[in-house]
Amino acid sequence: MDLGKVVLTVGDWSPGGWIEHLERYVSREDVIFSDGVTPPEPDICAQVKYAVAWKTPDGFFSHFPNLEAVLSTGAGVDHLARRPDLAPGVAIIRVIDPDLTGRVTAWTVMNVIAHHRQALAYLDAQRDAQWRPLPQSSAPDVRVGLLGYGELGQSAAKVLGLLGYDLAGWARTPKPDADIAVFAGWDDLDAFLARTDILVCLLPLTDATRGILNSDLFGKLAQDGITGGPFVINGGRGGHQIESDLLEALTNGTLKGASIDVFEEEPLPSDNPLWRAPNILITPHTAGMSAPEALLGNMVQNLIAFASGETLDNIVDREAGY
Ligand code: NDP
Ligand code: OXD
Repeated sequence: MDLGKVVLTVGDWSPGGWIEHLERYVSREDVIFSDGVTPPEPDICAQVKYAVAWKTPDGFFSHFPNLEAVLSTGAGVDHLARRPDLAPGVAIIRVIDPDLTGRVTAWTVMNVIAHHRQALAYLDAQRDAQWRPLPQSSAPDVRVGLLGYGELGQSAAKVLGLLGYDLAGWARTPKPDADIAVFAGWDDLDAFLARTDILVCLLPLTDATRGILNSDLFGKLAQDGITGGPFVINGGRGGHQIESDLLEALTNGTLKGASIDVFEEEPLPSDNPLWRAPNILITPHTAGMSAPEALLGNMVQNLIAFASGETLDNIVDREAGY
């Protein structure tokens, strides 16, 4: 199917691979690359019905009067969901892709195991050339809580479940058919936190979830677990955590450790005290670093399905924000 002209804009990511791989599916003259700041000529803009986009400055999409759908190059759509320059009728399609899901799953499992098995303490001991055995608990004794039980939360649960961790999830809507206990909605949150030793945030950033990782929540995590205190792992968005609360909780021992991939300001400035907080593992928003060659085939199929009038299950609910 001929999609016509497709505008491609990838924020501060390197565009090379995206252009090269999109040209495998859309003819070269129809791939309209923009840096997201300077729009293409108005007559070209008028021909564009579809955009493949990562973060672009506000107002960019208003240059495309006939836009029908925007495909986010990332699973997170917080950069699109609330934009006034996207008319309500423009569909936002998020990427659900096995490569991306696999990458975030690997990052999540790595961090759960790193804290459960005290990898940071062993790194410290190694730096001091110290043979320092620590008590080791087994996975079924560790309660992992998945804050967000969607595509990524469920995938992480599958692998963590194989390792034997005691799992529960938290979602907006009940999941009666899930293989693990899934708590739903704000009324269930405290009970979910009270049974959680290692909390993994894989939520989308919305008006409802912004700032959810705060002092109040940290204080409600289990303090009686085999891990000797709770851990927080955030692979969602930086806007989920109140950084000063996180720093305080790590410093005063409310939290025993953390792994953080996402920050309100990225790159994280070198003078941010979180770099030097106790028992924290920081990764530079690479949990699900998307590879264009892996994602684009799937994304273009989504666009074709959308253009053919098929119902997609990854259309963003603009009201809910994800
Ligand atoms: P999904 O939409 O598949 O899942 C989101 C989950 O969060 C669902 O279970 C949903 O509940 C739940 N949720 C949303 N809002 C609320 C709320 N108000 N209260 C309780 N639960 C809520 O998203 P994905 O799993 O695909 O991705 C999650 C996020 O991970 C992305 O939005 C993105 O921000 C982040 N991400 C980060 C990456 C990285 O590199 N660090 C890479 C990829 C994604 P319900 O099931 O009821 O709808
Ligand atoms: C994503 C991301 O949302 O990379 O896919 O953060």
